[in-house]
Amino acid sequence: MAKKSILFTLFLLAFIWLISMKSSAGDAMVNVQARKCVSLNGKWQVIIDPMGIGDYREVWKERKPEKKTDFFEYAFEGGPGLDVPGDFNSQMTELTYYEGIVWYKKTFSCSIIKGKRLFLHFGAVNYLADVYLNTKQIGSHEGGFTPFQFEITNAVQEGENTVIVKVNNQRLKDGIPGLGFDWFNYGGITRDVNLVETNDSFIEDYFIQLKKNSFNEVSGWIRINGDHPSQKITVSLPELGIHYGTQSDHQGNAEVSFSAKFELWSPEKPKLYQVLVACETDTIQDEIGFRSIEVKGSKVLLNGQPVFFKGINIHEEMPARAARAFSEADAKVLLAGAKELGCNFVRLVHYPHHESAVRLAERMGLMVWDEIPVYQHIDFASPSVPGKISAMMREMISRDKNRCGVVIWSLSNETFHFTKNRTETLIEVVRQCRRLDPTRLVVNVFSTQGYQNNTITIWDTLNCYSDIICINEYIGWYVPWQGDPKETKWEVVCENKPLMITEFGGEALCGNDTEPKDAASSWSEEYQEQIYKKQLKMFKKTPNLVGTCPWLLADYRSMARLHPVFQKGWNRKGLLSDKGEKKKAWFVIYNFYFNAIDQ
Ligand code: GCB
Repeated sequence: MAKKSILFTLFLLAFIWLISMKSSAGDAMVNVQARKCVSLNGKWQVIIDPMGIGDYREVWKERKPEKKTDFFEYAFEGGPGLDVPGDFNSQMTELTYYEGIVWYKKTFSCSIIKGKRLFLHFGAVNYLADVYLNTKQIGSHEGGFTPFQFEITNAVQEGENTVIVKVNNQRLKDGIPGLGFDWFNYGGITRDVNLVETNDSFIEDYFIQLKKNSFNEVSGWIRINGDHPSQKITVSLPELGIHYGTQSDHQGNAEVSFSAKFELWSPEKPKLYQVLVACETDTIQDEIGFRSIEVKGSKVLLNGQPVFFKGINIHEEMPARAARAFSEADAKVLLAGAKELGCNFVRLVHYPHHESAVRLAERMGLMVWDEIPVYQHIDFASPSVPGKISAMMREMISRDKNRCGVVIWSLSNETFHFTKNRTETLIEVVRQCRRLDPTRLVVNVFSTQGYQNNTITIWDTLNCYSDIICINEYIGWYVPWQGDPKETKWEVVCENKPLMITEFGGEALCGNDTEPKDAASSWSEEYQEQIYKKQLKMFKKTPNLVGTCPWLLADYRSMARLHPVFQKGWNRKGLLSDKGEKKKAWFVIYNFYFNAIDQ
């Protein structure tokens, strides 16, 4: 009897393990662009499936009539094609507001090489992805903004192969983000897809950054994946004459620790070094910078010096195309907008942006804020939610941890203190985040919690778990001014911390001349400009202020914005219009960033 129940338990455990192996994607390897890749970008054939019937019809089997009496009520052939990477909403008018299932299909040819491994790597799919290779499901992934991969070494066949992805961007009550959010829910295979070839044992991941509070000591690790985990490893920085040697253990892990006299990365001089990580069976190259970021009292120090974050919020959208941004060229347009404004910092909201945007920002001398989509209406009480948040945070950190430009991990935006399980969940996520990366600053963002008698009160104790108090306040827009902005008082929980205004602003339709211009309901540039001027007056007296981030660079699409004349489905808080025209408020911030701050 006892033997039977042990056998049953073993069977159950094996079953659960198999299910979990099949149902979730493996952590993606780091620095995918430096590896041997075959791009699967381009046209993919699609089936649009608003009823979700494709599962019942087993679309992934792609059955074809054999007998005269056979027919199948689906086919990819003869249907539309969509570009990958790219959202589906902007590619077909029928899909403009679509939230639901689209099946994507691509064929590729493969020659199997002994001793090589093959991975199918997705930069991001919004939101759920079920992936099939040659009629068999190889796994799934949840989360619209982080990479994932599946090893397909034993699943590919010589010659033609077919990959089918069921993409579903339906908003979910227990999704991250949840049902309600103020940006456009672009669905699809929104980032690059690659076949990545590696050797049998390869360098899967590494963390090479300066140790906390140090300007010269690198502390990190390297992980080898494969049958030969224990190998000699070198980390070289040719420019500095560094050739550091170490050895990985039987799990493939090696610690890295060496010192060098670095020219530190900064917005003024965004110095990056060529770094080569090599083991006996693999070599990978990266561009890595070194800098120190820390909080000391009420200041943030970059390389030991107090820094003011001249920031701007940016959504990953190309307003002129009304589409998700998905390439380095797109990122260049958005980040050039930040540089022109005089920024040294970009808050990339409200989800991890494309890896190329983060890398480009670093090269352009922009400090980066990386955020996960834990936004307003998250159902923290749902049993699956804490795990999903942790997974997204892990995937973001895993991808961007070697980018010295990234100085802040943001773990939530405007969550509500009254949501069941919110506080304990986010405290735990902060803990996990600090464990994964002890070198960067960690924050949660809150909206103003009280504004009475010209006094702003910030009382949510979750603030005390952040390195910087981060406040979104829309005084002058959602709440009228209650007195002279210069005399605004602040009552802040854990009052000695640095404080950043992570959002402020108001809406204006560019060029509109509705009267009276001094009324909010005119949606005039003048009204928006006034908000900004008063905000700057308030900032002069804001205690511990270490940075400002206007909301936001450019007008962006949001189905939550219903005004038929001034909004038409657009959030008009941009300093730039959807066509890239500068509104009056743009010049207020431009002057502030180029002149006023340093005076
Ligand atoms: C906020 C949110 C941001 C919104 C913005 C607004 O507080 O963080 O995502 O879109 O307000 O426009 O109201």
